[in-house]
Amino acid sequence: MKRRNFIKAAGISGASLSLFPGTHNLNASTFRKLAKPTPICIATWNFHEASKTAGELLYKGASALDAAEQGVRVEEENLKNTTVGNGGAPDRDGNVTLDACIMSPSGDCGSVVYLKDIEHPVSVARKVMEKTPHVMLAGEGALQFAIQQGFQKKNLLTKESEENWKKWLEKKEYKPIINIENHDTIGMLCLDEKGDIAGACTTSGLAYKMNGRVGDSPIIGAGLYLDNEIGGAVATGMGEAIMKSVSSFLIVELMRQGKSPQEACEIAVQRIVKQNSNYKDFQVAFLALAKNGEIGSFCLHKGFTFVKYQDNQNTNTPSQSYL
Ligand code: SD4
Repeated sequence: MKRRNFIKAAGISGASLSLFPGTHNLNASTFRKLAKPTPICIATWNFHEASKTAGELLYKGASALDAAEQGVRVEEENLKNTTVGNGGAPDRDGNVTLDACIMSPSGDCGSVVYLKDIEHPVSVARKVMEKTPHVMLAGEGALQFAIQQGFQKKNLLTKESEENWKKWLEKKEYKPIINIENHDTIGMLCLDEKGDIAGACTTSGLAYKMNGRVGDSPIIGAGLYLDNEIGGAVATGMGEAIMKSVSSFLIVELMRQGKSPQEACEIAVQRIVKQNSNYKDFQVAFLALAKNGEIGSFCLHKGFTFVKYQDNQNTNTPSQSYL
């Protein structure tokens, strides 16, 4: 029902939308929060194809969970993206190890860390959520589970990645690059036509990380968090800083307390600045989606952008930054 008809039908008008006198007083802003937005998909960086894939699915009636999984899979198989899935940069010892997680509107979640040889870790994470009593599987156990579930093993180290790694070995200088614009971790949040929110996050982590290192992306609350009553958040950038302040959880909790998605993302960046004296040396970026479709994004250094698919339009927007 349109807002005006709804107000008429309820016999109420103007600023005070009191449906049940003495019990609930709906003011205009509460009403806005309750109104259902059209489906929307947002994702970190300029992952155009990924957001289009998820967005089109949402507009065909797919669930937020299916759309988020299918959307991030686009980047997992994109060989040009050297931070996600197949073609991801290896660790210092030449291993491509993948981290991913997924979270459903019900609050269920699944995650895999240090997964080798499987192109779509997000889909393994979904199987962990749906087929096991656990939330997270790691390393060899995650691989065994993936194979049991019918995933095929595949060499994910491309020729190009191997050559770059060998070049890196000449100096072995470990220095994260602040922005690898448009070639980075994908975190995605989807809101479907029922008004439900789901999300996914997938990465090969920091290039030339130590063998065994796991970042924020597969950690529920750090790389991704959502609450279907409130909204969701995803993160990209230096995982160590994000994990230390459990940023995605923080953003959702701030929204619960009444902050807008934008304010919540800004506070999360400020928290990281406060916690890390070397904050000028790394990038972190956050993206948040409230239940009413409102979006926020904020990053430490300039250069982070995000994509949004809504009403048949795919747009890329530069985020505001702290520095
Ligand atoms: C990590 N947050 O493993 C990931 C890396 C990332 O763009 O976002 N890269 O720390």
